[in-house]
Amino acid sequence: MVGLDNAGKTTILYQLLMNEVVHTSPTIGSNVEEVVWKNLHFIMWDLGGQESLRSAWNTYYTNTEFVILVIDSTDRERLSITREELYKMLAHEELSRAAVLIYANKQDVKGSMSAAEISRLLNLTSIKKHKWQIQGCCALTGEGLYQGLEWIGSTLKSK
Ligand SMILES: Nc1nc2c(ncn2[C@@H]2O[C@H](COP(=O)(O)OP(=O)(O)O)[C@@H](O)[C@H]2O)c(=O)[nH]1
Ligand SMILES: [Mg+2]
Repeated sequence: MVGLDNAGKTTILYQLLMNEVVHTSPTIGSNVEEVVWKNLHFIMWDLGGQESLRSAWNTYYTNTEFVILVIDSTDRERLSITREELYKMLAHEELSRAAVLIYANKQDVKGSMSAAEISRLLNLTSIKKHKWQIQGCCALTGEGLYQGLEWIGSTLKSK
């Protein structure tokens, strides 16, 4: 799970997994969080900044089936940074078979960008080599989060 700092990654994970999570110590820096739930390993990191850590992220790309990109839908200013990082990530050989779920988070905030608007600004329809889905959500209430996971489930079945 990736996204700029403040996007809502930690909130989403805790909303989804409640108290059943086991934390393991991050190996590469304080902007990385690793959470284990049942047989699922979630690695979360903040995109942007800390360029020096980028090379270490590649180790996590191997065997990654899904990337969840979390976007703060109120943050119009930094959406272009997210776009850049998204396309850089998709260009990685190790992620060539990965599918991408994008959470347009903070839909509860008045004036936030809609999922459709974010989709347009990120030019998602240009992505042909990866399965992708964008889902509006609110991490505080959990609204929309499970629809996103259902998409992941249905994508797994069709593999
Ligand atoms: N209004 C609103 N605030 C949110 C939502 N999701 C997260 N936040 C807030 O955004 C801030 C950053 O969230 P956090 O999960 O720490 O982001 P992270 O840096 O991506 O892990 C916190 O103050 C959260 O309470 C949401 O859906 N709506
Ligand atoms: Mg966090």
